[in-house]
Amino acid sequence: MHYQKILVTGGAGFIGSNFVREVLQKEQQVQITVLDKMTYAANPANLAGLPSDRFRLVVGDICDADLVDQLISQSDAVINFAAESHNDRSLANPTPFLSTNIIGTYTLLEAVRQYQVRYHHVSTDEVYGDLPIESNEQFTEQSAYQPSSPYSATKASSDLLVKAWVRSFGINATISNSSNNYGPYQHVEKLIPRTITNILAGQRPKVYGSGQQVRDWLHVADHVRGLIAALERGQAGQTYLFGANTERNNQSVIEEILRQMGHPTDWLDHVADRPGHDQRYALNAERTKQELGWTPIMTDFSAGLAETISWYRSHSDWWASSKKVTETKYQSKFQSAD
Ligand code: NAD
Ligand code: TDX
Repeated sequence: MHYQKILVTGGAGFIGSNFVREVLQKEQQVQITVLDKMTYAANPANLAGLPSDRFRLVVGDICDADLVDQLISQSDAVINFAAESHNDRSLANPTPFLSTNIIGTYTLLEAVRQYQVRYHHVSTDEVYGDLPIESNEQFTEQSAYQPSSPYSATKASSDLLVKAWVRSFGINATISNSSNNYGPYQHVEKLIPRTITNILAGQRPKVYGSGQQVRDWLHVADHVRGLIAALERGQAGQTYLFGANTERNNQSVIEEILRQMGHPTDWLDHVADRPGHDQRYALNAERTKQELGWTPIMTDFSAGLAETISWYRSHSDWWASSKKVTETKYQSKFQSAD
């Protein structure tokens, strides 16, 4: 790894903690500082057992300009995972999304500008809006920004800030937009872990609306490999698209999990649809593959699901307490205070 002192913002969440563990294991000279607010989405267990001489956790907010300034002045690269990340929550209460996703990114960019530090921005395919279910169309780096939800609108805003800071101030920044991730350490509010833990807890999985909406599932380990490549080899101002060409509709994902866990495939409830529900995401990752020399390798989705199911089975202590809280929140449609 070209960089030795890396600041990982949002590193106690799902993708960030997978990134931190992988980099510390593979790169013996790298020192990582995680800056994380430790919101409901973070779990200290995600970062347990890491080498204390090369890893430290700073609990704080990426909107705190003094703290961000201090930490970025001591770093040679920043990778930003910190975000409010759940669409359903953003529909009930957009406020923290505007603060963390937009003001937080702005705060990081200003310090990056001042100290001329390399910056990589972790973003989502949702900035491009959605595609018709019945089509083979895919988003490219040139697709227009057309976000649908408060979550994706704030992620789109943050990407635009990064692009403007590259163009106007010449910062050394890259962006990546990834499709839906799955794998170990994902919060139980998201589709795949929610479905698995519902079944483990004796509750029927929930399908929003028709269940025909399509997502492209990328294993988090493949995403992490892509992010390492983007941080090391990415060209300032470029966008990289991480997708796996593993499109599945939600109903079929839930049915496959039910099958693998030994339940009838109709043991599910259809519930109210998500307002503004994006129909289909698909990314054309060809240019990214050529430029970064990256390719997803965990493309057997059934095998990836089996491994993920097994992880949640053996880590009930990791998810049990947040499961109860999350399902209560789902019942109140995330209207209750955090
Ligand atoms: P997550 O919700 O699991 O983790 C987010 C982390 O950010 C948490 O540890 C949280 O405590 C921290 N955080 C929140 N607000 C903060 C603040 N103000 N200051 C500091 N830390 C703060 O999210 P994730 O699924 O790991 O996603 C990480 C990034 O990847 C996000 O930017 C998300 O938009 C993007 N992304 C996620 C997916 C996916 O499928 N999960 C797909 C594409 C892109
Ligand atoms: O219980 C459920 N039933 C259901 O049908 C849940 C939780 C979700 N769904 C549907 C909604 C979506 O069509 O499954 C699909 C996936 O839902 P989420 O896991 O909430 O993910 P999504 O809204 O697609 O966004 C995810 O991928 C892009 C991440 O949460 C974002 O952070 C990322 O940017």
